[in-house]
Amino acid sequence: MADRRRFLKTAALGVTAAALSSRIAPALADGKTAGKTAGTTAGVSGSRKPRVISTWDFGVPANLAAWTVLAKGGRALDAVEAGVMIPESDLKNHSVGRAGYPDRDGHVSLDASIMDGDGSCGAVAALENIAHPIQVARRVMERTPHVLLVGEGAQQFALEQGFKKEKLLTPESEQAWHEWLKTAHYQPSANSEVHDYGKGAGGKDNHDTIGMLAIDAQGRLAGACTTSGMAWKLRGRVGDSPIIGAGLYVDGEVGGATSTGVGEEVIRNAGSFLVVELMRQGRSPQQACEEAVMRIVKKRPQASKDLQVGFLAINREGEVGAFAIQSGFSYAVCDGAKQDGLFPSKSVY
Ligand code: SD4
Repeated sequence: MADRRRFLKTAALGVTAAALSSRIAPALADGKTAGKTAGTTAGVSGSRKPRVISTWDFGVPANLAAWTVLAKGGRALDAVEAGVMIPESDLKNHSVGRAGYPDRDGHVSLDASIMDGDGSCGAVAALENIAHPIQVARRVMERTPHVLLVGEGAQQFALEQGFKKEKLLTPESEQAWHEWLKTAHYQPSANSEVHDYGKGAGGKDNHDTIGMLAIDAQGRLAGACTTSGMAWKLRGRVGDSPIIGAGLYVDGEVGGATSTGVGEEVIRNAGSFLVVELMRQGRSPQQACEEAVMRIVKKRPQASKDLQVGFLAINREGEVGAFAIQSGFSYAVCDGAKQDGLFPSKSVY
């Protein structure tokens, strides 16, 4: 019933069944929000702080690193930076940081952003040869008058800041790239974050991102997002993750949101900003994520059948929401009650 009420409300807010594909319309009419997960998981409920949440299964160890900061009464901003550095150095994770799958020309290029609840933010895009782009993003935020540095300029700044130039393409990722070159077919596959984790050569077209949001004991909010983007992308392609308002947005008066999936769809809809603005207007984090996903689906009903976008959000009470187009999106939750929570997100399909 709760799902039905929520979706009737979503429909009333402008998502008309007629505008959606024939597959989505009956789902709305039935009040189902998700293929496999609708109504079958309670997810995480209630407010709590401190709390840290992040995208995908690999969010669990990342949350634990963030928790070491939060549990000591530390700052949300420090927590999210420490947290996302875990997948950035995880060699089994083929699209965050080191060992990320490269672009179609064989270059590993990284996107990352960080944002504090007071509106401070920093980001890097298409950064090569630097293992922890999130740390560079924070330096952009704290040591420059700018928000976003890209490409060679971002690398130059990182080197000036004392970061080491390193080769990020591992033999496994290089072999996977050579496999891909045999067909050179670019077709992002949904939920590869989970399916390709730990795979070496032969990994599929892939997109992995960690988006993390935290609220600390003092109620301060912050977020971080880091990725190597879509595997086999065009050289120079930048996704949603380093774009403030698309892959990440935090407003200390309201809450924060982050996204994962096909970044182009998120950028087109200023996704994370949209989620936060919907919360500002009174939606719960769950309602806000659902409405933002439905905005994408409504605009591109045909394309949405095959692509994945997921949003994760937290408000200033520490309540959590998540929603995705496709089933299979998961999110990790860590707080004083349980540090290794992992939940399947509800979804359209
Ligand atoms: C991108 N949104 O570069 C990222 C990829 C991603 O889970 O999120 N994958 O488009």
